[in-house]
Amino acid sequence: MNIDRVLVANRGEIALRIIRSCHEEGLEAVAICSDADRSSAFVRAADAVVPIGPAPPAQSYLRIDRIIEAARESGAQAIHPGYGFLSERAAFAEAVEHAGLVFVGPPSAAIRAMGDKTEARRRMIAAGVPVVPGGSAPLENDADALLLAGKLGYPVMVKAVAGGGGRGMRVVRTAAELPGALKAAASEATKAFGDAGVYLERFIERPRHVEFQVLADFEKTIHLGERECSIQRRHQKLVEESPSMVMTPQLRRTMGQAAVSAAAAVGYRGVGTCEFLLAPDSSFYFLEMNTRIQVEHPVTEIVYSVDLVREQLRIARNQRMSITEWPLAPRGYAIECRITSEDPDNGFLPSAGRISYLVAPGGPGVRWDSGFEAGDEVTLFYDSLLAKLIVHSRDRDAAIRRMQRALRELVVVGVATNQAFHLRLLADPEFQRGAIDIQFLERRDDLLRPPPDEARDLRIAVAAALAEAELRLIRKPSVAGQAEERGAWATQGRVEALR
Ligand code: MV4
Repeated sequence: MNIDRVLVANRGEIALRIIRSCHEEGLEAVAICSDADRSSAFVRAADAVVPIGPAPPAQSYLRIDRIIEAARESGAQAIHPGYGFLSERAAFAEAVEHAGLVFVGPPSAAIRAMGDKTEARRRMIAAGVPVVPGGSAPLENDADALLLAGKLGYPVMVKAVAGGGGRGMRVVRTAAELPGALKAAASEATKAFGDAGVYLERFIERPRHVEFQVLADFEKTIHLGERECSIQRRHQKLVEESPSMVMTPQLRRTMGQAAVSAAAAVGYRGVGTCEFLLAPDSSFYFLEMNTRIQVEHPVTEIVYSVDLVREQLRIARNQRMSITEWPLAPRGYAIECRITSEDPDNGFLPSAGRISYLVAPGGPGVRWDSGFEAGDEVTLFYDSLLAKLIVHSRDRDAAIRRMQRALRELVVVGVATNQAFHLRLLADPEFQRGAIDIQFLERRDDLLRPPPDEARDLRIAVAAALAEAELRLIRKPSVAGQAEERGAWATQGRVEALR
């Protein structure tokens, strides 16, 4: 089918990111938006917008019927789901396919195969991809579970068949705890996924989370190296890097081949990510495949000089991926910090409010991906990602210093953010040595709390930036109307900053 218009079934920074690549590919982009997003940057960037309902996602960004109707009425031939929302719902991909539209993503059958974690394990084993020792069918009863756990050796992990992303999991250290854990996990899985199925794996201690970027067109399947994603808190990634500081060319070839085999085993097309646990002894295990573009895709884009959304659009149009020379080697080092509207002084609870003032970092080697602007309201209806700050430099040390510099340039007034947490992390000797694993932030919860004198220093920086900005606005009467409005926000922000 000829595609000249793409509906973007998402919001915020990823909607804006997709719209930009559409435009560079000569495609028109149609936004959908909830009532809360009518004045957002992504809506203005689009060539057309279809309002689809009230702010709560269940009444807007999750409405399959309305979204397909919006594509029809706006003349879009394809739908890009972004990440989150409907991006990994096989039923959505299927509905799009059935409506005669193109889903910018993998075939619904590939989403379905990877969505069932025991099915995925069976396919991976058949394809020769290493998985964690464990069971590959849902458990029938406690006796079977106890027998299997005894064979695997404790600790074991109970996981939901329909799980992923860390929901519905339990670590079990003794046989006595197993029946209770099975019951709890099954009940949690029923509530979260409507599927009580659970299975067992040996629990891998202190691994890193290393994931591989995969691309597949009608001709070939390749990988674009790895991302190190071990810095996470409660399954929310906070910092991602590419390449991983522990990767060697040999290990990259081996893990990359496993990732390519994993994708091929489910008939994958488009871009996707294979998640692995990488143990301290360099053994690795396939965990799951994310069948969507990911939040952290920019670090890969930078070190491999590729636009992954552009590749998605090409593959959806039945064109070849633009990568012709392969394998590629990463160039330099990229780090992404997720700037979230979460308050480190308040147990990382999401904070809401108006962004009264915003100075985004810039300069060489800095990328700022955000859907927010000064004046925007941050609501609790959507996830807390304010922006992704991404830097590139020649090596990891230089990238860390560049990220520190960029974070110090950042000024956000009006909502609390995790900016100070990132600065503490980047200054930490253990982090700087790369001595991290998925439990790093649990061990180092000191990094999650501000030292006594830190908050004031930040406020001083904020106040200084605001004073400067107000002066600049006063000196430029040509933009008087705008300046007046922005000046009002700035003044309000300054008062808050000095309080
Ligand atoms: C594991 C594991 C240890 N051993 N499986 C969490 C998310 C989901 N994708 C699978 N997860 C894990 N599976 C075995 N056999 C540890 C985790 C895990 C984790 C994995 C990746 C990134 C962060 C994590 C945080 C806690 C637990």
